[in-house]
Amino acid sequence: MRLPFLTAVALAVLPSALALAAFPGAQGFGASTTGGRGGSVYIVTNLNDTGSGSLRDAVSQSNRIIVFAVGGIINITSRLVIQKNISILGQTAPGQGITVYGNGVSYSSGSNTITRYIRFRMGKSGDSGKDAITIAEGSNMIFDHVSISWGRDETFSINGDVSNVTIQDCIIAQGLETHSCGGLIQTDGGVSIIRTLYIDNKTRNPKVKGKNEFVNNVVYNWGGGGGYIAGDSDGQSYANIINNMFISGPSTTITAFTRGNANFHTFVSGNYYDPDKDGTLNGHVLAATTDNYSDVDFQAAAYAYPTVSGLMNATAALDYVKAHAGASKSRDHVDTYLISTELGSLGKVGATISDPTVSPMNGPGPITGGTVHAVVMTSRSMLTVMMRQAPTDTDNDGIPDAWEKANGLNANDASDAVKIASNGYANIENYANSLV
Ligand SMILES: *[C@@H]1O[C@H](CO)[C@@H](O)[C@H](O)[C@H]1NC(C)=O
Ligand SMILES: *[C@@H]1O[C@H](CO)[C@@H](O)[C@H](O)[C@H]1NC(C)=O
Ligand SMILES: *[C@@H]1O[C@H](CO)[C@@H](O)[C@H](O)[C@H]1NC(C)=O
Ligand SMILES: *[C@@H]1O[C@H](CO)[C@@H](O)[C@H](O)[C@H]1NC(C)=O
Ligand SMILES: *[C@@H]1O[C@H](CO)[C@@H](O)[C@H](O)[C@H]1NC(C)=O
Ligand SMILES: CC(=O)N[C@H]1CO[C@H](CO)[C@@H](O)[C@@H]1O
Ligand SMILES: CC(=O)N[C@H]1CO[C@H](CO)[C@@H](O)[C@@H]1O
Repeated sequence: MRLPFLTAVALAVLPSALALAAFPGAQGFGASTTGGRGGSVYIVTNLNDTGSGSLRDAVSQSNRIIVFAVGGIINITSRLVIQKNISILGQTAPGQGITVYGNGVSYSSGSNTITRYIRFRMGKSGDSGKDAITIAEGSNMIFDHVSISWGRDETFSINGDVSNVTIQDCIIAQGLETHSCGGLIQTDGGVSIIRTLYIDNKTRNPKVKGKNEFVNNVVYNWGGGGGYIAGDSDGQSYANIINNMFISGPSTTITAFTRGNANFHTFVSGNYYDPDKDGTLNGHVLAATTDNYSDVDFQAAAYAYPTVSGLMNATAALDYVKAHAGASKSRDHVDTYLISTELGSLGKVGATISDPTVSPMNGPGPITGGTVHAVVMTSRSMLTVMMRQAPTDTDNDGIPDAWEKANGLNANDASDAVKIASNGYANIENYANSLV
């Protein structure tokens, strides 16, 4: 029997539609990444660069779900190298969470990774000519609510045999001078960039070649190199560029879209551009097919990419990004400055920087950590003890006792953390997902 047309279409999309999302809300090409599910739990218990209980030790072996019993700044002297089948669940850290500072991170050995709610701030002591995050090889990676800044080469760069990556709800900021780059996104394997803020990078915000979905992002204060740069090489590109917000800032001297040639095939729609740096949102939706992008091959319809449920218009995307982008469970002063002072000025404040340790950024800290008992005197002279340390976890399986009891688990049985619950996630993932 021949299937009616609609049924055939439905069957064709069935496998990916049914695949479990990496976590509720995961979207784009990297949405069905499984990370460390099926592996063991590793609890990061200190802020040391190396050694047992450190983040470096945690990511050094595959098949791990990594949670945090501490918050604060992890100062790294050499690059972190992430292995395969890893989930880094930064939202489990107490206090203001985790900032990794001092060098960059490589995911080039790290297929199948989930990375959430953590800050990677490389800084000028990092390896010269290296990125804050690099992916040169691998597939199925998702970055969610990650704040990335201060790359010495690019800030977040994907270049090589890489497929099925999502960067969603992230902040990619302040690529350091003299290069000052957001990043290259160059792969035929599919990269989705969704609801992410590119801010204060002179150029490559991003520069794209290959298969790219760029939806509901905000690009602020790019420099003379360019905002969204369309690849202009011999390679073929296929991009959806939908409902993004572009706002010029003090460093901006060039329009939002530049370069591109006939090999850059793109569907462009609903992108808003406010070029006048006057502190009010008074721009216009770009007529893509007119100036500044005239050499690309415009498509009449969007490519059938995973796309985004809950697509917003560009104005709503700006509000959303301001409220949620980056490691926003508890924003640090860097992200707060970028979002409130700079982006919030709608064109008046912003700069590319060469030294993040001086004003206005003043380095990565302080980050409220996980071992502090802050004693606060209220106006009525009552003592309020704010417990910022990690909650009690008797069986040391990464899930606090209170959550285990409330969810029918055994607070004295460490084996239940990695068991798969009826909704398909490991119990410890359900705990982590419940935090955000
Ligand atoms: C972490 O570093 C501190 C300070 O160097 C050291 O005392 C401690 O032993 C280290 N912890 C581990 C588990 O290596
Ligand atoms: C890391 O370095 C910063 C200064 O840049 C410092 O404030 C912080 O205490 C250091 N963290 C650790 C765990 O040593
Ligand atoms: C990663 O997980 C996949 C799927 O479970 C498995 O086939 C593969 O061997 C794992 N990789 C490593 C390095 O353990
Ligand atoms: C990327 O995702 C697509 C669609 O789910 C899948 O067909 C393809 O095999 C994936 N590629 C890799 C390398 O996992
Ligand atoms: C954008 O979306 C918001 C929220 O749905 C709506 O209030 C607003 O009117 C929309 N703006 C435009 C220009 O369509
Ligand atoms: C290397 C470079 O050209 N950096 C520029 C980045 O943008 C700022 C602001 O426009 C300039 O001052 C830098 O010279
Ligand atoms: C729509 C748009 O961005 N147009 C710009 C194209 O480039 C010229 C020259 O830089 C600008 O003047 C236009 O505003």
